[in-house]
Amino acid sequence: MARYAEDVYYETAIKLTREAAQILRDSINGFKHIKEKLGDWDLVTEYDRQIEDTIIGGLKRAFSNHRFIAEESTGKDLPELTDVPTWIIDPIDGTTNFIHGFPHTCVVIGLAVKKEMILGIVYNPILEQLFTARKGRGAFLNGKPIQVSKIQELSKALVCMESGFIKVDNLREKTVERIQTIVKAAQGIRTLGVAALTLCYIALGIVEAYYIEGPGISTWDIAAASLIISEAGGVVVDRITGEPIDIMKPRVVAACNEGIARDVVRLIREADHRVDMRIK
Ligand code: LIP
Repeated sequence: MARYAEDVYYETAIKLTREAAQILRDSINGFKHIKEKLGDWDLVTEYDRQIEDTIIGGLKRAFSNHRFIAEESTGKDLPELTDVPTWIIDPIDGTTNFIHGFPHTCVVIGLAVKKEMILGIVYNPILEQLFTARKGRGAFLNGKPIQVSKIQELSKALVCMESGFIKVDNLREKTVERIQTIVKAAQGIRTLGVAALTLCYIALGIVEAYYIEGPGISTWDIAAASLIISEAGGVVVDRITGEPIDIMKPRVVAACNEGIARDVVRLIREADHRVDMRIK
């Protein structure tokens, strides 16, 4: 692909991110119509749709032959990722945070070309944090290069997880056991309710690891930020295989280095095993 095309993709995506972010900024403290999707832990507002339409409308006008995978317009079943340039969009990640005015919420745009992420943008317009990465060119916060944390041991690590899955009947036991296990092993845990930003916090070096998987978690939560992490020197692996992530299978352990990622993968496997033994 010519470099020219990549520049146009990036500039167009940044412009649309800023337009989308303005809608988020203007609406975060106002009234919202709230609907449940999979449950009361998976919410959507009219602004999710409005932002998604703004982004996809703009991208379609600029790149009529590209494809799209986006939270509000792609159904439950993900399409197959092809070689065709495919934009992967979460109009508002951290929707529950957005609803409450909790300032950890963001607009997410990623682009895969030939099944590989080449561009990732995660923008929190409330805290004015614009995370960007392009394949092979490093990761940036507001234009300044960022790097993952140098911490080597899990016992010194701040780890993020999602507690919301405790609300899902068939995930409750495993989620509680996983959280308990990581709380014991790490220096601290945080549960922020916003996958893409949490992944960017690893890229920024302020969180050492993050584990996310579950109903409602999809490619748009992880694709753009996984490029931002790898460009910042971190790793993003599949929770089951421990191999580099397939963005179409979003069961993710991300970390500042392979050792910590391996430890988290192992501890989650052990936690699941304990629950399976109890159930038998
Ligand atoms: C959210 C994720 C978050 C998870 C929420 C929700 P959304 O995505 O980013 O990590 O805890 O349940 O799925 O729906 O706000 O884009």
